[in-house]
Amino acid sequence: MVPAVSALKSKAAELGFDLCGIARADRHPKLSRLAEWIAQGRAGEMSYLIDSASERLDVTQTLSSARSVISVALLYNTDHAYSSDPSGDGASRADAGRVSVSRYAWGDDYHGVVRARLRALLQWLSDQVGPGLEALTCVDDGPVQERVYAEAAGLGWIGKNTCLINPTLGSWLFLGEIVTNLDLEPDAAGVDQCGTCTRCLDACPTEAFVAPYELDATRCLSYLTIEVRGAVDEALRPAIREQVYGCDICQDVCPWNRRAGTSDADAWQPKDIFRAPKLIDLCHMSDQAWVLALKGSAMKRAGLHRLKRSLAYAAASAPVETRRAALDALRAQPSSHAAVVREAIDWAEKISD
Ligand code: B12
Ligand code: SF4
Repeated sequence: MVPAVSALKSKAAELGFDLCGIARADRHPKLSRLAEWIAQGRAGEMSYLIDSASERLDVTQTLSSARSVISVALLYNTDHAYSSDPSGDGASRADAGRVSVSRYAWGDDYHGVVRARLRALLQWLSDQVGPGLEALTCVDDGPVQERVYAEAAGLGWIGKNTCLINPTLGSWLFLGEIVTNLDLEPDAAGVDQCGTCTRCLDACPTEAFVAPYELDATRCLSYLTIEVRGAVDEALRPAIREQVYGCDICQDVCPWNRRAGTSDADAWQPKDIFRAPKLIDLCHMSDQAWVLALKGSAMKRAGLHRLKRSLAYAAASAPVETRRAALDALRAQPSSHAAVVREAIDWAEKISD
């Protein structure tokens, strides 16, 4: 028997999801923006997006019987009082020799945490419905435009910074979905409440927003520090400053995050190395220590070499003594033999001479 939507939402809450809503598995108008965005070159080298573009435009290409998308969100904000520099110029942090790791990567890898709960929700659904159920789960790993479905399911709205913002919880949310053949009563879509605010657009250190709601990913520090495999365009390297992995600036300045909810889940609490990371300490960490630290962390997506490359770029903005010590420490590790790391260290030394 198909469960009542209220029972489904109660089960999602019981499993620890902070939000749950239902969207139709339709071709929502915002989905069509993706093709244009890709054609404009905004996806850069994220070939997985380009290769799966047609499935992303129509979820029934992935599950032909799809009728509904159950969209869920988990809050990952903690009460750890550490954020990227809201002024966007990074001056205070760089002077203190501190660096910023995006808060989504402070704790456990969210893919595993969200997936385990989605599977538990799917198991419950399957127990209720029986053999007629067809469904699949996604968390950042399937050809599904997650923010578009989350907005359609009433979890919030897609803000000018392109993040899904919930009016009560803010935007520090991970999204996930169950795409299913069940015909569930959809929720009302979220309503845009950005108004005239442009703080996110103004704060971005690389001017990555070509317009409100439109991000050129190839300029975003998150893309540059996590996704780009080789050397980052020299013109953009100085903007990295202390953002060594990901970037939270356009969310830190968002007024909807001022009173953002916090989670006390162990999974999201910062590992010791991310509590107040200093450039010099991260550069001194041995390759073996990094390999261990990356295990079970979302940071493993960037891998050792990209991370060391970003640390070298960040060193270029540090005060002279810190810079020299940081680059020496990086060079002392075997990973500095990788071409991308070596080139970044050489560049940081050269431009600061
Ligand atoms: C590729 C990707 C990136 C790229 C590109 C980001 C982007 N904004 O497009 C990069 C590497 C830069 C990135 C960065 C980050 N990401 Co990311 N990323 C993705 C991924 C895999 C696909 C997103 C995508 O398709 N982008 C292409 C654009 C075109 O599509 P879209 O984001 O769905 O945007 C639509 C709307 O903006 C819509 N639109 C809405 N309103 C309006 C109004 C107008 C006028 C117009 C023109 C368009 C428009 O048009 C778009 C087309 O459908 C998703 C997971 C997924 N499968 O969806 C995670 C995802 C979006 N990322 C996530 C996170 C957490 C981040 C970071 C915060 C990580 C970090 N701290 O470094 C940053 C945030 C940066 C930012 N401001 O977006 C979360 C977002 C959660 C949330 N609350 O929104 C997701 C959903 C992963 C997850 N499962 O939780 N990401
Ligand atoms: S995450 Fe940082 S670099 Fe990317 S758009 Fe937001 S402020 Fe700009």
